[in-house]
Amino acid sequence: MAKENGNGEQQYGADSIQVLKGLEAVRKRPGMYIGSTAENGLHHLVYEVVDNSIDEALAGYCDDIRVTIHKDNSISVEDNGRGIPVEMHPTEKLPAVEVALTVLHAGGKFDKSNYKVSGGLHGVGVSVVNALSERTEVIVKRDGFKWRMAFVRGQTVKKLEKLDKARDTGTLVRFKPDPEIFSVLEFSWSTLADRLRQLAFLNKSVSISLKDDRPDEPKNETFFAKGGLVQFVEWLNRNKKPLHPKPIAFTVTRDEVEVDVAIQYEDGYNENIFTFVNNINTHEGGTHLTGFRAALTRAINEFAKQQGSLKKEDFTLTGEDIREGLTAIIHCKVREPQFEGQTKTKLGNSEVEGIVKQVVYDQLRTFLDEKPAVGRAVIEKAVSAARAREAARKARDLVRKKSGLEGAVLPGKLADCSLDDPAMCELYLVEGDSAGGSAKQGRDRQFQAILPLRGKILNVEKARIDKILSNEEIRAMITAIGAGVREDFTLDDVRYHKIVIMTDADVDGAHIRTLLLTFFFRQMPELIEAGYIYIAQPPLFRVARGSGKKEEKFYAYDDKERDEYIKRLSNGEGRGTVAVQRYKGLGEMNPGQLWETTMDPGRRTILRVTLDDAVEASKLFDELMGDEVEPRRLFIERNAKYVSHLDV
Ligand code: 0RA
Repeated sequence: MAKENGNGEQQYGADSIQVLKGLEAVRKRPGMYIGSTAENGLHHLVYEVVDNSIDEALAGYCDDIRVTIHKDNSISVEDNGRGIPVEMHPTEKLPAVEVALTVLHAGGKFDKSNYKVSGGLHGVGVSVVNALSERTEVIVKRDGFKWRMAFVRGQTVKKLEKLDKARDTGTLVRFKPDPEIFSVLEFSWSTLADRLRQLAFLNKSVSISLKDDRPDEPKNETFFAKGGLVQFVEWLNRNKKPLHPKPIAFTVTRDEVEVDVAIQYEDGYNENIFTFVNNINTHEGGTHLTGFRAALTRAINEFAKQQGSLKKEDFTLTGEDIREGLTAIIHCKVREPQFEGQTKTKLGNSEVEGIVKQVVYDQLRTFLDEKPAVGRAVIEKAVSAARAREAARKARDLVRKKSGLEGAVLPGKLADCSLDDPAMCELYLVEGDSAGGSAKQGRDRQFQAILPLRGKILNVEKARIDKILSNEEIRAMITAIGAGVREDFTLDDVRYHKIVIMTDADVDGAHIRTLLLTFFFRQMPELIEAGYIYIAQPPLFRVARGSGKKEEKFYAYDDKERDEYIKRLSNGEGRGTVAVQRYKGLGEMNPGQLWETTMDPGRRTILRVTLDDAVEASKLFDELMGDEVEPRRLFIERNAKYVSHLDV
């Protein structure tokens, strides 16, 4: 490695040049290794290190992993595994631990016998984390001693040293992400907690804890699930009413693929299937999901036929009917997974489809034979979903945009704009008739349309599609947007390329905003993907001094800004006292004020909603469903959070 000569210059040997090339490649194109250098990439560093500990747990040597967010935003990951080997590596002529931390793709080199089923999305190894960190420290307990070494931006700065005696074994990796690489350096508790909780459910009997040392009062949570996926499904359904008390669950290995599944129906109307391969969340699905769906549809339809349940009905149950209210986790372990798709989270291995299909079908048939009452409850629900599907088709015809000269009949409450190029047009969805009135007067009618929404719109997470489509506020939105809904939705028909949600800056406003986001997420996700949905940012305060022509005024969007303006005006020359008005709702602003603060493209701030925000909104919903007070408090807390994550 790098040695210093007398002049303070560094000298490199042949092997260290190899290492430097690897480091350089990672630092030059970090995105290739960790996806991005923003929030996701930053958190990926943690997952990468934790995955190594999970591998050690899967090999049967580790059952405790502790993650700490330190005050300086460095992270440490400590486990009680065997410890990274410290002996000389036979070919690299460096301690094995140094090879693991500095040589690209050195991850699984030592121990080929236990195949690696973990590994992050990119599965790139700790050397990448090291290369992208300002500083890394590794402490190993192994062979009766404690060992330590340190690195700066991936390069060894402290060679392996032997410290005190140690009886137990384990590894601690502490790293501080490099500000030269990352645009965001602050770790998010909830992002890390969500992933670690997930890992604990996926790897039963491994205890994973997360500690946050940044606040004055440190936060600490331990995730541990002896019941594995069963507990995962129960947790997902914690605020719902299950149709059967115990999840259906099985783990079967067939042709070297392990298939681990847990299923529980609840009385809602959505489908929530989460799939994983080797601990990786396969967001885009793939062959395991396809196999699972086919098996479920076949098993339930055959059982229904056998029970004579469909005699009176002249339709068959579709997959969609059968998945209404379904919560399921599918976790497959595959030796050589192929990941495809835009985000490389879609399983491509074709052999897995047949394996999962056979396993799930066999297991479900056995289960249904043993517990026919559960089967009958599922069929009853699927049959009513099928009836609703029929009713929804009829309702959808009513809101479907008519083609050609006929045109769609626009809702009466809509104040449309005069331009008709969708790329230029904006639709404001405004909470309440009074704010709607101000918005209509204050807008630029050339390109801004206003649709006032009365009160709370329907909770779409709690209603079935036919009911959703018969709700007046929702129909008004669908016809105004003009592009249909769900499978009939056509992005090219959208009448406005900016759809701006404008609600009061209070809890009710946040609630309505969440409802609307959930609606778009469930019924028109393409709108969010296209980046057409925005959130308006009305000011919270008006700070003014003087009156009439001499009045000096500022609008403030938070407490800090308000205080700054108060200070500025108090120190100024003007006469009179500083007046602070707090806007409790949009309705308190006159049309002119609404225009200059919230609607004028030259002065307003609007936040573009991302798909992640919408997923977050729909999660918030689940939390609100229960009768408890805690979810409501959490809602307020998290709502404040997710809005700050939006892109301007
Ligand atoms: C290679 C071989 C062995 C353990 C590990 C790597 C290992 C790596 C990490 C990374 C974080 N925690 C870890 N724990 C273990 C096994 C060597 C042996 O046979 O004892």
